[in-house]
Amino acid sequence: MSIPKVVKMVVYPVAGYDSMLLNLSGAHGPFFTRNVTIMWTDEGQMGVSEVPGGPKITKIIEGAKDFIIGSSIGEFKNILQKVRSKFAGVDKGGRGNQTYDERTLVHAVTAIETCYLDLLGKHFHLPVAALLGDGQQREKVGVLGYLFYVGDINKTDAPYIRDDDNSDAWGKTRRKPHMTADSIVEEAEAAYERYGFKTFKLKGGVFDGEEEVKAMKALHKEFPDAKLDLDPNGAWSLKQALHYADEMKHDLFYIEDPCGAENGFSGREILSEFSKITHMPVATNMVDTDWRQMNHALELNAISIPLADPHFWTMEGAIRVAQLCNEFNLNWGVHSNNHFDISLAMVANTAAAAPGKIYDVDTHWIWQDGQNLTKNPYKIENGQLTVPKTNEGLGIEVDLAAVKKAHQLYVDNNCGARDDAKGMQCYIPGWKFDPKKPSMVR
Ligand code: GKR
Ligand code: MG
Repeated sequence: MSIPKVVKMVVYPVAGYDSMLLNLSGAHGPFFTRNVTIMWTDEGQMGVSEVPGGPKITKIIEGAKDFIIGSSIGEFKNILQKVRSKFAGVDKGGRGNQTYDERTLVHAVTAIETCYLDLLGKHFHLPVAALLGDGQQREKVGVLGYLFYVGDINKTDAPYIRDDDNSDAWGKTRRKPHMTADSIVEEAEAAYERYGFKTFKLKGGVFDGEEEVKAMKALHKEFPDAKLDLDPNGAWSLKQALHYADEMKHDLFYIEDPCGAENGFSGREILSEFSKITHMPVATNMVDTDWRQMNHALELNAISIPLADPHFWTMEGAIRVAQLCNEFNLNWGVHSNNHFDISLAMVANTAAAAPGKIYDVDTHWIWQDGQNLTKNPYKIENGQLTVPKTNEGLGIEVDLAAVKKAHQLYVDNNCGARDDAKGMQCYIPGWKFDPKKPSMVR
């Protein structure tokens, strides 16, 4: 049996439409960006991946081409090693303070790794989930409903999408403003109707903590059986976090990055104090995002739910985190950013291979649902994604015409890396990011 070789690779910087979602870093702009990579083999197979956008990541993936073209698909681990060493040191600034990741190399490595895994799965007629860690653990993967405060697009001239899906309450409401507790409940109801979520997460760090507590209490009243999470991205001081956590102790199932670094103490040290005092399960995508941070987080017992996004741990790395969680009685979950349906397939396969009891995974897909780059996107039904054991590779067929169109959108709008500060300036002129202040509190 011959082993397929990669003969061509193209990176497509792509853009899609978004709502004006609010967070600690500001407001999402009208477009979100991603890098879609496609590899072709001499047998005509396509392997695909999707990672965060921005030219720095595009450049690294393109800069790895010489290692990739001509390689057999079985060689991928050696190739990833070469990419890591060629580009070591590009991320001098680390992850940064923003709610989103500012690193680049790990995303580029994930882009390359995933294409190879997709190709290997197709070659062996197995889902990617079966190639990761100890193999596929489940077919059904629980997904949470990711709720946001949403700004009013009529307050800006930016070309936000409108009326793109009037098929049901969710399609309509996702482009409308949602700035109050009652409105967040309406959002959740519409999302529940379409997707059947059993867990909801609200992105906080937008309004004063008391207002966000009010929203969580309203959600708990409406969905008493749902598991709830609030994520202010470390905006609160330890003192505030303890106060709000106490107010929500009967409402939340877990809390995410309630506080972070302060007064010379690291985010992990502060979360360790928070965990010891409250005994609440604490999730993070801010202070435990690589193995060095993991070491400190574990020594301090700072958190109990590392949100191991495959986009910044790699797919294999996210599974190593899941194995550790399973052995050490931690809970594994997945973090997300805006994404297309290729990333949805990556997350579904990763979670399907994660051992043990895992938390319902994060996804922003509900805000993009319909903007497909594949001919057969995974569907969220009954709060779950399904990865059939009969799948091959990621289980998706990429729609090249749709990818090229999304690339054109990126080019036509002069898109690049994410900048949430811009969007917020229509509400608060001259708005600037402050990691310790909710974005609407100035
Ligand atoms: O999409 O605005 C957003 C989120 O705030 C995202 O950037 C975060 O990285 O979802 C993420 C989180 O859980 O913190
Ligand atoms: Mg978070």
